[in-house]
Amino acid sequence: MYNCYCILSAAYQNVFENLYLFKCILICHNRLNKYNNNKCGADLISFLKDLIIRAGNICLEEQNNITDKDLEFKTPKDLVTITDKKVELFIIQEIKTKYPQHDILGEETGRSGNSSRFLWIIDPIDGTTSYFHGQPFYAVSIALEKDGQIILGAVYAPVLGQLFHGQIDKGAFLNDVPINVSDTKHLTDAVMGTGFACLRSDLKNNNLVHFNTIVPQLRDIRRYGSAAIDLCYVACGKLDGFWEINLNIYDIAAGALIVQEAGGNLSDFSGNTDYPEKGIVAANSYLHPLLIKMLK
Ligand code: 2AM
Ligand code: CA
Repeated sequence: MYNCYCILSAAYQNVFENLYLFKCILICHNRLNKYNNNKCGADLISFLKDLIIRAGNICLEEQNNITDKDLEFKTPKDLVTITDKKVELFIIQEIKTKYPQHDILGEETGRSGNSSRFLWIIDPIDGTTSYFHGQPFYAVSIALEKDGQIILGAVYAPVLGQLFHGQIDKGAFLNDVPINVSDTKHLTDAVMGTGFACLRSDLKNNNLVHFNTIVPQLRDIRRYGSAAIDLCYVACGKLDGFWEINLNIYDIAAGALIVQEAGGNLSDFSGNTDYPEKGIVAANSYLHPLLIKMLK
């Protein structure tokens, strides 16, 4: 009888252990599924990082040899070099080889495809004027949108050796080290960035009025000439805030995710989400409302 009891209780224990094991496997399976459906796999992130570094290396190799004959004008003030085009074609080729079904939007070549849930948004050189003039503040910017939401973004400034990347709900990184926006609370302690895409587009409603209002209240202002770098610098606290008007989606797509993942606030000039169409403002949560108040 005792033996019988022992066998039965061992059997029960076995069943419970197996059930417990089964439950653990199910939880892991569900978590993995959620990760794979919603987030970006490690494969996608390493593909993007490797791609953007190779693209940045092309920029580096060619920057010192660029001359006037390598230059075209989209408008009299809006430059494009042969390297912008070469780098964009290189990035597109690599994406098409790895993800042939995905749609692509590039600054220089426009949109190809309109049927995928995935859209790659490419700015081959953000800061082309700096690039042409032999300066360091330019970057390659690549973002990946899924179902209309940016889920992954990278910005690589090759002269500076700075690779920023951000992944939705997973944080933002500079050279693989996690980054956060600054905790500066007062305008007098803040260094901010802005830009003048509006001037190059000859807009009458330009940023000079805002510039004159805001700059005297700050510790100082920086104008790097690349919205992608400006946003990433807010993300890592090198800048406390940034605003600009007349930008395009490819200038800001990757940087927008990076600054949000670093804990920054991002909006248009009214505090809503119509950026970049109605202006773009990025800052920490203390300074963002102060900037909006001045820009409204
Ligand atoms: P680009 O270098 O890729 O052209 C700097 O103010 C930002 O404005 C950069 O991101 C730059 O991107 C963008 N920019 C430059 N000229 C522009 C123009 N004429 N219209 C809109 N954006 C412009
Ligand atoms: Ca750009």
